[in-house]
Amino acid sequence: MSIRHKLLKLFDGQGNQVLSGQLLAKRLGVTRTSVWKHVLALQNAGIPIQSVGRHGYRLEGHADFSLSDLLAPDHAKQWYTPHYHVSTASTQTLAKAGAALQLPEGHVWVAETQSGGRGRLDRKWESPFGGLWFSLLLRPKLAPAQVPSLTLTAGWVLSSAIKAVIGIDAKLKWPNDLLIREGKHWKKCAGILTEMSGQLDRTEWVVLGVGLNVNNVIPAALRNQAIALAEKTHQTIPRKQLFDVFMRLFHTAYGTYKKEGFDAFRTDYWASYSRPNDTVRLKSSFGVIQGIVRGVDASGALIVESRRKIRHLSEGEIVS
Ligand code: BT5
Repeated sequence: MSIRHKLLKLFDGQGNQVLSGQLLAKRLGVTRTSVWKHVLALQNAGIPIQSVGRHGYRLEGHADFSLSDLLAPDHAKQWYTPHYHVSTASTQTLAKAGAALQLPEGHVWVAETQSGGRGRLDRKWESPFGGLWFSLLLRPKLAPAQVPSLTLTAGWVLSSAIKAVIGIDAKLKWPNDLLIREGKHWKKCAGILTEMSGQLDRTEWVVLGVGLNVNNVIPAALRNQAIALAEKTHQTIPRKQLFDVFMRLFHTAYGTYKKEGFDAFRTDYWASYSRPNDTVRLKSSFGVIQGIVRGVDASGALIVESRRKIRHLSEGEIVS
């Protein structure tokens, strides 16, 4: 474990308590100047460590550094291989580089902060400290056309993991969002980005990027549309536990998916749907339509009733 990881771990579970430079230096076996330099590097990476005059340092907000435990040796037993970063531009970029290096499936890149987090269509994904941002490399033996429904499966697994760990019902919005109800409004707590490479009949790799707002502060500009789980629980949520449960449930679901396809998850997906049978506006390659969402089919396409016709949409997004 690097000095920086050890430094982060020392803040874990300390709440907003001030830790003196002297104490940190002693625990890390380095000088106080060295502590200061590492703190500065962490601050530059977006970790909210505050210098408190001459007294020392403290963390602002919800402190949870459980993710750095991914590097603990007991993780060698897992089906996946974690790579932990304090900060990076985007875990998608790291995972795609891993795919290009021919790494096998199961490698997963996790970061405390991302400076260039991405959503679909190159949209920006805000990734401050406190969220769960990771990208999982998969090499499924599937035709590329089947891959989008893997995103739906992952969304359903993520909502199951949230329910299992903190008891919150995060509902699904086709194709890749998780929403939480706030009064009359639905707010986004997570999004999934799937990127892939392959030929017509063969998938080479899939990178499944998961962004989940957990303990992070939502930037002001997104507050009317986005929410973090801790806003509901009013306490710091252990991100590693969420990650572990997601990875365990995903492993099982992925096995079923490879054998039976999305059909095995179709009923569960629909049971967790945010606005079943609601009228929505949808944007896809053939324009904008209005219709009633009636379900998802075995390929993961959205079934929409529009002007008394049933359509199956395999791509697009719900705009309102
Ligand atoms: C998504 O895109 O929802 C997919 C997000 C995937 C992020 C993960 S994090 C780990 C991995 N590394 C990456 O670089 N990306 C993946 P999309 O459906 O296009 O939604 C993007 C839109 O969501 C933005 O245009 C904003 O309106 C909104 N948004 C941005 N940041 C958000 C956040 N933290 N929480 C909720 N909404 C956000």
